[in-house]
Amino acid sequence: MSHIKLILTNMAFLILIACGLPCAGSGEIATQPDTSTIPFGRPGHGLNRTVIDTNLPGAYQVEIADVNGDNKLDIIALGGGTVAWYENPKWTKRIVSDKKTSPGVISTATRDIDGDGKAEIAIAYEFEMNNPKLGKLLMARQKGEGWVYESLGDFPSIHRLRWGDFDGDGKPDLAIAPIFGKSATGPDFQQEGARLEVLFGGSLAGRSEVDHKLVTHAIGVIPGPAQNRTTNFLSASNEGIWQHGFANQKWENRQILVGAGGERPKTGCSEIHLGKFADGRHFYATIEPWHGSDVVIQPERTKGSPQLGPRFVIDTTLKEAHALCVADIDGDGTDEVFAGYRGPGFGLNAYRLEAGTWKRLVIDSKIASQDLRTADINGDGLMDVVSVGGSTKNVVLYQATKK
Ligand SMILES: [Ca+2]
Ligand SMILES: [Ca+2]
Ligand SMILES: [Ca+2]
Ligand SMILES: [Ca+2]
Repeated sequence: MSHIKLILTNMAFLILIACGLPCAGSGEIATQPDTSTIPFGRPGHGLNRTVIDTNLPGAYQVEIADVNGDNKLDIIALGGGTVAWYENPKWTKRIVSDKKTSPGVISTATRDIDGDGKAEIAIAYEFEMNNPKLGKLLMARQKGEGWVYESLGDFPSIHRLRWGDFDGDGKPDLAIAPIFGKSATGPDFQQEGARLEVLFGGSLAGRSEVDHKLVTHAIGVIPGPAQNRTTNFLSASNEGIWQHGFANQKWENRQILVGAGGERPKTGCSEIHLGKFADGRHFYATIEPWHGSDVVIQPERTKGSPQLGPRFVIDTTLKEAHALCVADIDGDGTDEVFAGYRGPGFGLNAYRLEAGTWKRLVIDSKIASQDLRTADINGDGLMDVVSVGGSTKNVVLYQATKK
């Protein structure tokens, strides 16, 4: 009996391999969602956890964007040289680029830049922490069922990419943040700051230098001044949080906050997001210091004021924190804060403001979270969250639910 079972199991395994090979060759792999619901937020609200990939080794970054132009938001994730996208609603996995095309991939930024309904994906790759002279950028475009690639050349130490519209002309611009200057060396990487730049229109012809900042770990795009319909971006570095805005044909760079003190390179900020309270005030949420342990909130003193109020350190226990986002998952007007860490005892926490205190909840202890992103994936008005785990090789969607 057990012998027959073994043969059947082996046959099933062979059938899986047999169909797996052509599927992998065409870049399409079916996923098996497993789901559970975590109560979180206002009473009756929660997060529905769905594992959409269990096999993306070194999963490092995730995005949410409509890749195929059907008006449904898809998920894009990368790790171990591979960039993959997962098609909403079944999260069918397809490969955008592999180890041959994008070895050492570190960041992507997905946007339909030519307006044909199909997204282009800017891909930063050849990243090596201890060799900041390396780093390349390419643009992947959809052609038929596959992708074609255009090299945009060398960008030493390239580490983060984001689309915005920094000059307000309605065309997407690509913000590029290396982590170090190319002559920087460990262990402190203080010799040369990262060269922040923007490609206006997403092309080399629009290349524009923004600023230099020591050990720049993350950038985030935020709305610019309401009257000129631009975006600005924030950078998180050893030098704290800076805001970068393009006005009157030049870049204006302004420090927002200093971040953690201490000895370089363990100072300043590692991740940055701009959140909001129900009363209309914004807050800056940061991970501090570089690859640090702390989640910190600094609110505006009053709505729209450049003056910040007291600094709230809401958690100090994370090990190698590497992921952050803010998302109003229960629709009460105040953003919840999500922070993920990849060090020993890895996981994903969320923090919700309740009676003036940020209450912590462990959302997931099965993800060595390296990145987080948020969008309203199903269009129900509640923000949903997605994360990727490196050593856990997973891509997980946390969809906001309401009873
Ligand atoms: Ca789609
Ligand atoms: Ca396009
Ligand atoms: Ca909320
Ligand atoms: Ca939603």
